[in-house]
Amino acid sequence: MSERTISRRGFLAAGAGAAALAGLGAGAVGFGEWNDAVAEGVEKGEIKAVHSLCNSCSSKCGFTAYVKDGELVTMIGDEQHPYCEGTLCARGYAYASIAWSKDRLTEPLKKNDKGAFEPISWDQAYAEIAEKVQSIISSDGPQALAMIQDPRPSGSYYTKRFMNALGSANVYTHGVACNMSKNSGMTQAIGAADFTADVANADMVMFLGRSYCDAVRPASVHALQRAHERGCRIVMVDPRCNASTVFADEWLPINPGTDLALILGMAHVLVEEGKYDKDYVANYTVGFEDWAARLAEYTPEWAAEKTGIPAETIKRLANEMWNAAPKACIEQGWRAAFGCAYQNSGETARALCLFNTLLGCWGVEGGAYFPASQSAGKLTDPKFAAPAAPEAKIIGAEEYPLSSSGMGVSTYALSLIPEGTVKGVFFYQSNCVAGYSNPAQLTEFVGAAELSVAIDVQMTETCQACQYVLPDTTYLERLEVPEFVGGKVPVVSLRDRVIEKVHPETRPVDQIFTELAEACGVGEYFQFTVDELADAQLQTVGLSLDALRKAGGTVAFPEKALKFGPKTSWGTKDKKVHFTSEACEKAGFPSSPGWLEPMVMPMGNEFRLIGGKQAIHTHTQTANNEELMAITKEYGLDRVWINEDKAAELGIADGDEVEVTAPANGFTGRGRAHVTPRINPTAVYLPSHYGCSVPEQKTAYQVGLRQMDFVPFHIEPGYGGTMSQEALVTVKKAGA
Ligand SMILES: Nc1nc2c(c(=O)[nH]1)N[C@H]1C(S)=C(S)[C@@H](COP(=O)(O)OP(=O)(O)OC[C@H]3O[C@@H](n4cnc5c(=O)[nH]c(N)nc54)[C@H](O)[C@@H]3O)O[C@H]1N2
Ligand SMILES: Nc1nc2c(c(=O)[nH]1)N[C@H]1C(S)=C(S)[C@@H](COP(=O)(O)OP(=O)(O)OC[C@H]3O[C@@H](n4cnc5c(=O)[nH]c(N)nc54)[C@H](O)[C@@H]3O)O[C@H]1N2
Ligand code: SF4
Ligand SMILES: [Mo]
Repeated sequence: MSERTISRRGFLAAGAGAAALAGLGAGAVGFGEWNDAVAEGVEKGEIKAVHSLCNSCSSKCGFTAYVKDGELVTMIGDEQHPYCEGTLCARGYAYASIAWSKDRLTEPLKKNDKGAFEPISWDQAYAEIAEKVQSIISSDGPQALAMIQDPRPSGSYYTKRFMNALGSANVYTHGVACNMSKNSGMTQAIGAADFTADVANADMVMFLGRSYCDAVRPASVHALQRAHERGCRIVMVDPRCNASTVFADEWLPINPGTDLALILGMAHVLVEEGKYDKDYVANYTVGFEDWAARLAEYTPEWAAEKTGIPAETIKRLANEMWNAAPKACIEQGWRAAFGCAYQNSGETARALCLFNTLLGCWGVEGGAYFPASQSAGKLTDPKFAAPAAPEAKIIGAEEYPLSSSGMGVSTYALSLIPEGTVKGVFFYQSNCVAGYSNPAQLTEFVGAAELSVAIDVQMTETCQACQYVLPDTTYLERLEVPEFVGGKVPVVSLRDRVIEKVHPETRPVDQIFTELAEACGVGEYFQFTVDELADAQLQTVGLSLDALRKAGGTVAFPEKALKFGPKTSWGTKDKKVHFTSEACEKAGFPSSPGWLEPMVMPMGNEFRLIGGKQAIHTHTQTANNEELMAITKEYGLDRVWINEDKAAELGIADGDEVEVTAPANGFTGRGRAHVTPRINPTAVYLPSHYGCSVPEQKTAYQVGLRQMDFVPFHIEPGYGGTMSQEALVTVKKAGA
């Protein structure tokens, strides 16, 4: 328990979330009265305050939970946590109810011959899984095993340790369907997988398919709003008028898949007009001449043809960026436009870094910076010694040589199941089957495995495809290893136990992997508790579990704070920015980035299917939340966006039921239309959280359409991304 008490300001910040949590046992009282009651409870010691981290999305914001008699009374974002700055988003509040969800997994399950799940004991689950693990290792070696996990603090640590102890290098994240292409392209250009636009201090920022107000991290929303209010020029490039456009000066409804052409067109203008940081290019880069020569053909008029953005606008934007430089950049993006969307996604990321290089913005205040970081030091106690690193490379690193720092390609590994190269697969906190590529195809791959295990908190499409399903505790019920977060000032923060286990037969991730390791014969690597591990890691940075708890759950390292100043040394071999890349050339791309058309382009009556987040949902994991789904239903958020002129041509009115079909795989689904002028006429947009096909998720089941059903199974050459928007659809009025 922390000694920190709630401030009045903290109470006010709780806002809507407090109301959302009322259903969790606080009873119906007025808001003000309730806050006062909580404050009084804390003072009297009847309500305890626990600092922890949200698990509703990968941002893992810090919050304080107020708990009375084992019940969660309210939650308030921690002001010292850099991602939330005191405010949680709607998902952060609502997702807390997962602990008490009626649809939770409560005991280990095994699929029977008829395909139905039956409860089994933990001992039976461990024994049977271990037997299969050992038999796969003895027949095919440990590389026939793969693990797919969502990078959360304990999850990352325990899954990797478990797989490495078995001798397998195949530990994957959700990267292929998130930011893999982007990270990989950036790595080729600058030797770093990411950077951060200094929105707080910039004079101009251009966003390519990145929407802080839809795909929320509270601190990013705050930064965007403040930038707008102080007059920073904000340009939102998005086929769809996204929610962040409220803070933008300009919305450019680009033809989806053509951001690369926009960057090349703007770079052409700057290079031709000699408007680039010549000193920087001369001193800290290689290959500029090659790119400059290649850019010659990418005139603004050419780019206008591709993007649908007028040539005059492209010239003006390039000039505005140059005039604002070095306090300007193209923001780094995250997923949609080039995280993993197209066959040109990796090349788009590479070109983006090179455009920013022309601006001379690297490391400069108001430009683009590289977060300062702090991590745990090496643990000296031999019980924490890591298993030897596997000799083999992660599957996919060779076939997709540009995939970021050898991260491998999970979907490729799964595709090797039917031929028997991969035989056993584990999923931890991952709904891979519904979200990493085409679900029917992924179901088939996983179904062919000799061993398939999903560890989750609710029945999912991925669980359904597996033989064994193991029930984790929820994030509110477990302590995890500390989370180190980079930023202008790096911090360490803690996910702590907020409540006792709700279901006795669930087990936390650290326990599951420790016990599985024992059963598989590699228990010697797991001779410690998560409390001991967390404490030992914290000791390496001058803290302890107790100290971090007492300090409010998040502690900053001001001595490691970022110092602005032009970046002069890079993570590439020769420490320079690379306009040209040998690795890209080897993988079949031009040495410096040029135009690469998306793999498929809409013709005739086809549209490109694009997806994106909504502020109140996370991927596939929140659709079953009753409070959030009620908002979806009230506002019809599951509707398919279609341009009003196109809709008129097709005889579709707002709210009509429509049939969406993917000619590539014949998949058809029905949903309702959101007819709007606010989308590029060549695109149809599906929010990416719906279309759940699991009956056990009683709230989410069959609400809306699932984007991935319309996406063929394919992998971006060289880079390994899922190419989630290389998908075409036709739309017609249902029954027409
Ligand atoms: N609410 C919410 N927030 C989240 C998450 C969540 O699930 N829900 N997840 C978190 C995670 S893991 C991630 S990766 C980030 C994702 O963060 P973002 O990448 O910002 O999220 P998206 O919504 O996928 O895409 C943003 C925008 O790109 C647009 N877009 C689509 N195609 C194109 C294109 O070809 N060109 C351009 N210029 N724009 C295009 C979409 O219309 C959408 O508005 O969000 C994080 N935050
Ligand atoms: N359909 C669809 N596909 C997508 C996206 C999308 O928005 N929609 N987004 C893309 C992006 S940007 C990303 S990053 C990836 C994300 O892909 P994933 O990381 O797989 O995210 P989710 O689909 O939300 O699935 C998370 C799973 O973790 C489970 N879970 C939640 N809490 C816990 C816990 O405490 N323990 C355990 N063991 N499990 C838990 C949830 O029930 C859920 O099944 O998906 C990509 N693909
Ligand atoms: S952005 Fe929202 S859902 Fe994500 S961690 Fe923060 S509060 Fe939770
Ligand atoms: Mo993501």
